[in-house]
Amino acid sequence: CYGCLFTSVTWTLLLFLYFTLSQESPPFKYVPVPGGQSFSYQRRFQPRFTRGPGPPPPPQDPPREQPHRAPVPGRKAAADFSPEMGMIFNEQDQEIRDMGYHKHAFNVLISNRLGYHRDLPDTRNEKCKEKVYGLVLPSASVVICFFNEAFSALLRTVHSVLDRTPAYLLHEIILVDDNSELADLKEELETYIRQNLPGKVKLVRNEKREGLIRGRVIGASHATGEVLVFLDSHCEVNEMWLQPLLTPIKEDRRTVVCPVIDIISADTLVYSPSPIVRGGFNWGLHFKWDPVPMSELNSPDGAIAPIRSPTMAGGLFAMDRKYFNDLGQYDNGMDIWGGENLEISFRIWMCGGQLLIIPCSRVGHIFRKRRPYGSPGGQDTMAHNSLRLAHVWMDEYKEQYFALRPELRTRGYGDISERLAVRKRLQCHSFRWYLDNIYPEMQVAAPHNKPQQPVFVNKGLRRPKVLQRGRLRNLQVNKCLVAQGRPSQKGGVVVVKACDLNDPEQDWAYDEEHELILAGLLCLDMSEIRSSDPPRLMKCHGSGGSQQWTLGKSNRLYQVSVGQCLAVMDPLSHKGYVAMAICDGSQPQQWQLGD
Ligand code: LR7
Ligand code: MN
Repeated sequence: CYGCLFTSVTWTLLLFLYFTLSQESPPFKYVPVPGGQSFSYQRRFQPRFTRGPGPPPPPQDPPREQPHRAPVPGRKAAADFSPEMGMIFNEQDQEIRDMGYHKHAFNVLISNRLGYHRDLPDTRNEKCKEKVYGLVLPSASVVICFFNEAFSALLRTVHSVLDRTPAYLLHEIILVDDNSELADLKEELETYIRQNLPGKVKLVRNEKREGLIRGRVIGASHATGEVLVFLDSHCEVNEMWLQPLLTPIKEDRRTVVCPVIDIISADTLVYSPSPIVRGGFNWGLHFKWDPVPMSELNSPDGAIAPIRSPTMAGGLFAMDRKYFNDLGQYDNGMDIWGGENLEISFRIWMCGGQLLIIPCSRVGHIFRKRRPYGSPGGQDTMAHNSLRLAHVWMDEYKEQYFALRPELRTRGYGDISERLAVRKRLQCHSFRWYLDNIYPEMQVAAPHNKPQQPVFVNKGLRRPKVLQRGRLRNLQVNKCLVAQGRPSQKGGVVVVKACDLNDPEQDWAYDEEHELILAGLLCLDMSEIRSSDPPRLMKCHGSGGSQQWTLGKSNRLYQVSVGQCLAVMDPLSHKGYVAMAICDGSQPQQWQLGD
């Protein structure tokens, strides 16, 4: 029937245009939602020509008043980004950087300077860009739980969603504050939302710390969109991230999907692509990434087809809201952090659903080296939560876990009857079925065998290419940087002393990873926590940050994660001490590499 086809196409187009246009020039009416601890401001859509004298549309990027935070700059282009974005100019910068690492375990100075909007490199496979997604897709409620998140990281997460999601697909963003303690997440956050994000952004405050698992269930209970999308509070969504997630859910509502999680460096905030891998786990019940088996890759779509994944990392996924509820949400006996990702993964597969990674959807996440918070009572919530999931889902295979963690065999784990009832109600498969059908790669050790050796990722013998080598000469004192003791001594400090062209212990290599390696042995390294400590020689770790230096402009030697330059301390002293200092282009900060 051509007529109906025409009518429905026209309607779709009209609706699409209406929603798109009303997003661009929003007439606002603020409607506080009554009841509960949540508040929200809803935007009422009105035809453009009837816009009354009401409040003016909020400015896109209002300047922040706090002196400690840079005014929100315009959007940063991906190409504008430089590793020197963390440069420290004064004590205030230093304080923001150091406190930021302490409280958040990433470089908050750079995060603040980036502001709330920036361009990202489009990390998708070229073939993704040719893919066309239907216009009629379920609407999404994005749920973001946070506890003591850095203000700028949280707001960049929210704005990235608003900036890169078609308005008609974004039903709402629900922020769940898990009883954070930081001052700026209180009044200031509410004011920011009220003034700049009215309409779609709702804030729910937990009266006590619940942890991310109950936090998400609370967020989901406030949601009214068709699909729930969970994100961590330090993410940035990339181009066309949502449509590829919604499409498979629309086709089959028992499909749960994850984007590819790109890497945002904790030290530089640089956004880089992740390889396509899938989720697994080990018998210690830790999540791990696995290569994608060939058998999963040989579809006609090759590199961009959805990939079945035995588990998910946990933080970033989309799921039909009704299905989330039918499937038993989460185990609300799980506290704070850990284990819920394996629990929901097992539950999805064992109870009739499927879990896919969607290579054409990309979302970045700040990967930190440590978790900057604990649980309120200091408990090991990962062990508690893992015990619960082992007892509910793993049948006889929980013995594999206990073989590695014998001390947990007799540990209490609370009441799991409600979870066992979920398993029964949904008539789920056995854990054996899951292993056989979904994760056949998993090795099962005989109960009396030695515990499995952990498998280390073999990075191969490839060393990064050396770009420059020779002595590292300070131009002020005309001396060279060397180890104070032996160049092989880990943790040893460096000093300047008389240059000797024939001394192999004065030989520095500067490679494409921006490492400085002395005598082919150790890397010049800065403590990220105590930037007042002098640089030292440490084993090369190959992940940038504390060992990332830039050598270039005006002969300065700039340390990326510290934001300062290497300087000779007291040029007249024969001790030759060096330290990090605010980059000022002065003579004691001038270095030349080469012979
Ligand atoms: O008590 C808390 N209350 C919270 O609201 C503790 C945390 N949170 C919030 C927190 O602010 C953050 O937004 O919950 C979110 C996740 O906490 P993170 O960022 O500390 O967790 P993570 O990224 O270290 O850990 C991963 O595993 C967790 C297991 O419980 C969760 O599933 C996280 O969501 C998950 N993150 C990801 O999957 C992102 C990719 C990481 C990988 C691999
Ligand atoms: Mn996280």
